[in-house]
Amino acid sequence: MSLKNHPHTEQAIFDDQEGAESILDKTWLSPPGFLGWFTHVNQRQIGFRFVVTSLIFFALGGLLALLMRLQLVQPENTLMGAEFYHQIMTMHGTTMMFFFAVPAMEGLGIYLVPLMIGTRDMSFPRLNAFGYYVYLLAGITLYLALFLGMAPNTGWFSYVPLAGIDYSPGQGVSFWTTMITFIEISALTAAVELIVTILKQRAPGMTLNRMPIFVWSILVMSFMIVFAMPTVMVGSVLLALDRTFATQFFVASGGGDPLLWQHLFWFFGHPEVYIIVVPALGIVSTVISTFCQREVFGYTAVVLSMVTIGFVSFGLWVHHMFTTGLPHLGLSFFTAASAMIAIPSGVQIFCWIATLWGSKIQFKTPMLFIMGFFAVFVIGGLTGVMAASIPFDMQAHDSYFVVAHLHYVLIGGAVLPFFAGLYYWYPKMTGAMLSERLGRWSFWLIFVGLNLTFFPMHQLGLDGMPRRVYTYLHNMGWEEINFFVTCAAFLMAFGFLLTFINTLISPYKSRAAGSNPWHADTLEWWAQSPPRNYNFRHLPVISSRTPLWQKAPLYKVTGIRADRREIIITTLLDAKPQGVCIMPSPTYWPFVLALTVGFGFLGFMFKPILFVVGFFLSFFAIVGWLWPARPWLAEKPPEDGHPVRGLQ
Ligand code: HEM
Ligand SMILES: [Cu+2]
Repeated sequence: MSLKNHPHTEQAIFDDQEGAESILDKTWLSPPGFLGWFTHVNQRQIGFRFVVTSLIFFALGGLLALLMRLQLVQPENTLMGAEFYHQIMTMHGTTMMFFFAVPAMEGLGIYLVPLMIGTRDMSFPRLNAFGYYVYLLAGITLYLALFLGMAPNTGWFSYVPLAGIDYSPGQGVSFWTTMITFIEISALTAAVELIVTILKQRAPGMTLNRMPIFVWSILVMSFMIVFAMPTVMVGSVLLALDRTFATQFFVASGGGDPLLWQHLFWFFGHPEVYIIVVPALGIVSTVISTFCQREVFGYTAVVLSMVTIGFVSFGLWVHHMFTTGLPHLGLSFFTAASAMIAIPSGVQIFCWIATLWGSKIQFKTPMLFIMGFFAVFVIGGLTGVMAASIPFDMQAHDSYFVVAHLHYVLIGGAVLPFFAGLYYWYPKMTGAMLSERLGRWSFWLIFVGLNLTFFPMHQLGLDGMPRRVYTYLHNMGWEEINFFVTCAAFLMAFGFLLTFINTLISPYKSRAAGSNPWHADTLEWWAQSPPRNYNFRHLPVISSRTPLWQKAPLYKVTGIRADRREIIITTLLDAKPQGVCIMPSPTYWPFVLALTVGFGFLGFMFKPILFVVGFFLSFFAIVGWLWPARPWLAEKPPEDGHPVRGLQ
C-alpha cells in the first residue's frame, strides 16, 4: 500500500528508505532533561505518566484507608476525631474514584490504543498533555488541602444539604466542587482524543470488526465519559454557585431541590463504576486470550455486551436513591434495570469460560489476577443484585454491607484487572519482565487479604453498623469483626506493597522482555519493548483479527514521510486510507494552559473574580498553543493524491 503522493517527493525522506530509522527517531524525539519534560506530547509518555501518577494516588488512597481502619480497630478509639476521619474518608473515596481508577484506565488506553491500532500518536497530542497536567494539578491541590486541614469532609458524593454552605462552611467542600469540575476536564479531553484516534487512525485494513477487544472497551469507556462526566460538572458548578453566590439550586427553602443533586450526581456516579469496569473487561478478554493462546470465544457477543453495558448503565442511577421516598412505580423500573445489567455481564463470563474450556491455560501472574477477578467480581455482582431489591436495600442502605459490596465490585472489577494489565504490559512499557515470584506472593496476599477484609463487612452491615462513622460503642457486638478486618487490611496492603517493590526493582534485576514475551496476537507486541519514539518502524496493514498469530507476514505501508510527524488517517468503518496528517511538535503551552486554567479554578474559591482573571490568562496560553507554525500550508496541494492536514 503506497501513499507516495506528496508534493516534493524528491527531497522528502520516507520511512521505507535506508537510514530512515535515525531520522524517524529525531522527528519523534521528545526533548530530554527536566525542562524538556514539560514539553512532551508523545502519547506513550503521557500515557505512562497517567499510569504512574494514578498508582501513586492509589497508594495515597490506600494509606488513608489504613488510617481509617486503625481508627476503627477498637471501640471508642481516640486516634483521631470525627472531623479528621470524615476528611480522610472523603479523600479516600474521591482519590480512588477520581484520581486512581479513571485516570489509570485512561492511561492504559492512551498508552496502548495507538500501539494496538498501529499508529504513531494520538489525535490531538497537545490536548493529551494538557489533560495530564490538569489531572496532576487537581490531585496536588486536593492533597495540599488535606495537609492544610481544609479537606472536604462530606463523603465522595457530597450530598446536599450537608455539603451546602450552612452545614459545611469553610473551604473544604469548595475544594471538592472546584477540583472535581477541574479534573473532569482532564477525563473529557482524554475521552475525546481516544474516540477520534480509534475511529480515524486505525491501521489500513483494521476494520471495526478486526479491532482488538481492549480497544473496543476503551471506545465504550470514552463515550460513557463524554455522556456522564458533564452531569457531575454541571452539578458541582451549581453547588459551587449555591455556596458562593447563595443561589438556591439545591436549597429547599429557596425553592431548590436537594434531590436534584442526587440525580445529577448518580446520573454520573453509576456510569462511573462502569467507566472503570468496562476497560477492565477489555483487559480480562485480552489476558485470557493470550494465556490460552486462542481468540476469545464469541468476539461479536463480547463486544456487543460491552456496548450494551455502556447503554444500560445510564438507566440505573436511581438504585442509589431507593430510600429517598421517590414514587414506587419508578423505583421498580430501576430495580428491573439494575438486575438486567447482569445479562450482558453474564454473556461475557460465559464467553470467557468457553475460551478457557479445554485450552492449556498458562497461569502466569496476570492470569492469576484474572482468576481473582472472576471470584471477587461475581461476589460483588451478587450482593449488587441483592441490594437492587428495594426491601433489602431499605435494610442495608448506608450500612457496612454497602461498603463491602462496593469494594468487591471496585476491587474485583477494576483493581485486580488493572494489576493483571500492569503485569501483562509492564514488559512492553519498560522492556523488563516483572518478577513472577514476587508477583505470585503479591497476588495471593492481595486476594486472601481483600476477602478477609471485606467479606466480614457484610456481616458488620447486617449487624447494623452504619458506614461513615468514626467510632462505635462497646457492646455493640462489632468489636471482634472490626479488629479482624483491620488486621486483614494490613495483610492486603502488604500484598500491594510487594507489587510496588516489584515494579521498582525489576528493571534492574529481571531479564529483558523482548518484543513479544507472551506470544500475544495484538499489534503492540509488534513494536520493540519499550517502543521507540515513533512506535513502529513501518506502519502495518491489517488483514485479520490476530495479526501476530497469522502465518503470513504483515504487509507494510510505504510512503510515509520520516522527516516530519506523519500519520495515516483511515475511514471509520473499513479503515481504508484517506490521507496523511501531520502531528504537532513538543511545546510548553499545554502546561502553561493547565496552570492558567488551574489558577482560575483555585482563585474562584477565594475570590470569584480570579476565575475571570484565570480565563483571561488562558486566552494568551491558547493563542500561544494555536500559533500557526504550519509549514505544510506553504506546500502546493497534491494534484491527484490525498490531502495533507495538520492537527494542533
Ligand atoms: C486498598 C484497600 C482498601 C481499603 C482497606 C478500603 C477501606 C475503606 C474504608 C474503611 C472506607 C470507609 C467506610 C466508612 O467509614 O464508611 C472506605 C470507603 C470507600 N472506599 Fe475504600 N478501601 C480500599 C480500596 C478502595 C478502592 C480500590 C476503591 C475504588 C476504586 C475504594 C472506594 C471507596 C469508596 C468510593 C468509599 C466510600 C467513601 C464515602 O463513603 O464517601 N476503596 N474504604
Ligand atoms: Cu449504581
